[in-house]
Amino acid sequence: SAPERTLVLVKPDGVRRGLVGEVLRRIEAKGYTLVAAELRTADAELLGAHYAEHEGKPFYPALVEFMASGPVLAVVAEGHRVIEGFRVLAGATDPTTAAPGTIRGDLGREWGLRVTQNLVHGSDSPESAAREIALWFPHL
Ligand code: DAT
Ligand code: MG
Repeated sequence: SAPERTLVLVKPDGVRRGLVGEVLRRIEAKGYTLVAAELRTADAELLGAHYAEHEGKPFYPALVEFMASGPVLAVVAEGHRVIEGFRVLAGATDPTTAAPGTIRGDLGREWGLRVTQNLVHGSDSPESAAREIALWFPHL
């Protein structure tokens, strides 16, 4: 089947902790191709669209505030089954219980704040990937 594309974000905690290179290394080591990458601080409009599915949930306001708190590295990665494959590399949402060997499991933990600072985002389906890539990289 044709290669897929996914949107990866290294979240503000990952950028602040100097883990951009580590995340990119794992994506490249797995054999995926980098198609685009840009360091930027997202505004409320972009983050509202990106996280629209979570609007109204208790953690949503703090999530958007955290995501706007500093630059993120937005990446488009390509490869066979990369959407599912990057989710496996990232590990479970909660970094405390994410499996060792994953990005969140090896590098993340609960910091006692209201929002889980779990280092990375990865699109969760082909529909999400298409929508999110269009939001972050409208020229692609
Ligand atoms: P994922 O990022 O694993 O796809 P998600 O889409 O369910 O997880 O949630 C988006 C982000 O919101 C997640 O990366 C961290 C935050 N989040 C999710 N559930 C949360 C919760 N119960 N408490 C605090 N933050 C949460
Ligand atoms: Mg998600």
